[in-house]
Amino acid sequence: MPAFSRRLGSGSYRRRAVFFSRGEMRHTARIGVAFMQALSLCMCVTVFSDAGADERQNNQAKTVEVNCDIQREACTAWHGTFEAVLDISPRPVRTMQKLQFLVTPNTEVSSEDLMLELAMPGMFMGKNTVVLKKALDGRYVGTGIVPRCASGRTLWSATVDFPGKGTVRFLFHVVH
Ligand SMILES: [Cu+2]
Repeated sequence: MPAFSRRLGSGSYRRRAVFFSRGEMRHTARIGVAFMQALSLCMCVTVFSDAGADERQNNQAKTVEVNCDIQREACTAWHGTFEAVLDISPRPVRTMQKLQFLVTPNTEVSSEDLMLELAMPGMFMGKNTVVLKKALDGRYVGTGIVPRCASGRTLWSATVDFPGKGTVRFLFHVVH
């Protein structure tokens, strides 16, 4: 343990542990994503071993409608007069690969960061947040991963909250 003790004892190591650099945060986020994916798969299997829960989720899934043909083109969702366009690349939009999420609001949004929440309707797949950063042209860009669902389902939602404007939700199918 001498090496470990020495690192802990060093002031710079302690400082770095408190103030994460961007690179470290990204690395931590990546580990988080990988962990959540593993967790999601486990939960998927657990959930589907319960026939009652499966039925309830099927019913819930039927009440949501796909509003986004993301495999073909960017799509628009709105809240009142506020509109946002979502595009995901590369296509086909697959699970378990790094994806770029591009969100374009139809009016100026002041926030520097937006949170895009990825979820499966009717099934908890773990919290999966893509941080979108404002680009110079006013669009928001971020990268994330859609985990593979052990049930074989492909319907996902991407929900983006625009502070002061509203929340928009895109529902689309991914490819396994
Ligand atoms: Cu699932």
